[in-house]
Amino acid sequence: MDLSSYLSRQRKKIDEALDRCLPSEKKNPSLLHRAMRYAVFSGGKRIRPVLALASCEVVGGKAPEALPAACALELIHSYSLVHDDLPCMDDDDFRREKQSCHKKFGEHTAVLAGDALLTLAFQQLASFDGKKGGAGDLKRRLDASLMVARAAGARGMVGGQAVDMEYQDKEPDLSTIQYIHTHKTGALIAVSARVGACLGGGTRKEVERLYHYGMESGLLFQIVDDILDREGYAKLLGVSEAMREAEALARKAKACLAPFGKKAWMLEALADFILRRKA
Ligand code: GRG
Repeated sequence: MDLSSYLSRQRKKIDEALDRCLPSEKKNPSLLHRAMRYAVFSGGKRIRPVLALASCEVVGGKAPEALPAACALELIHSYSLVHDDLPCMDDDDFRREKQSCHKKFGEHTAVLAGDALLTLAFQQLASFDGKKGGAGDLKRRLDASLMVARAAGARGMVGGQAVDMEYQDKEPDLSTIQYIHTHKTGALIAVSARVGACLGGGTRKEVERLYHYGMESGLLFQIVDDILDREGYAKLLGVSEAMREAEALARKAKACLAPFGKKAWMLEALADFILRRKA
């Protein structure tokens, strides 16, 4: 199978599961539910949940074991974009070439939709679609919830956003840029691979190996973003140097996969996809 067929197959599973877990637009409070669905179903690439499902499969797990967590990661990503677009943060009227959530539904509904998406994410992490049961599974789900909470909170994504906000009107140096990237964007991408491996029943070594793959891929993702926007790394180091850095990270990410052999082909291809993405 090639990466694009793999991506469409996984995205279909993820979108169906997201549709099942999100509250119906027909139910009250309907405006809030519409805003939540708008934020989630507006053309995202689903990189984080795909990483979680792929990492689950690489350690020998079955997709249903990681599907609720995969949804949780996309819900957290969606909430972060809704809040990031608000006037008090990045103040963006458009997201994925559509009106941003607060432009379409109003500011207070967008704030609440973000809050509800984040809360729903942890509800998903505590739920389970797989057929297995027992204490081992419970322990893995608890570990997974802790991993995601750390990655999404003050020591992860929210912390990165806070430092980014501090530097809105001043130029960060390279180590500050690195901090922002590894926390604001990198942490959620890295934990996606980690959590997928954890829920798929990977050994501690396998889980940490895939976490490393996720960390390299997370920084890679953001450096490519900088290159596309001519910001951050690209502004500070120049596009060619930033591209060299991105290529080195893609190589490091793929090197983490060596012990898994051919069955990690999709994670290898995903690192190349992130390196070569144009949007
Ligand atoms: C508001 C707490 C809080 C956090 C916001 C991630 C983030 C933190 C803000 C996003 C700012 C931004 C646009 C950064 C550039 C990199 C990035 C995360 C792009 C969007 O991710 P994709 O490309 O999005 O995976 P899609 O649209 O595919 O879902």
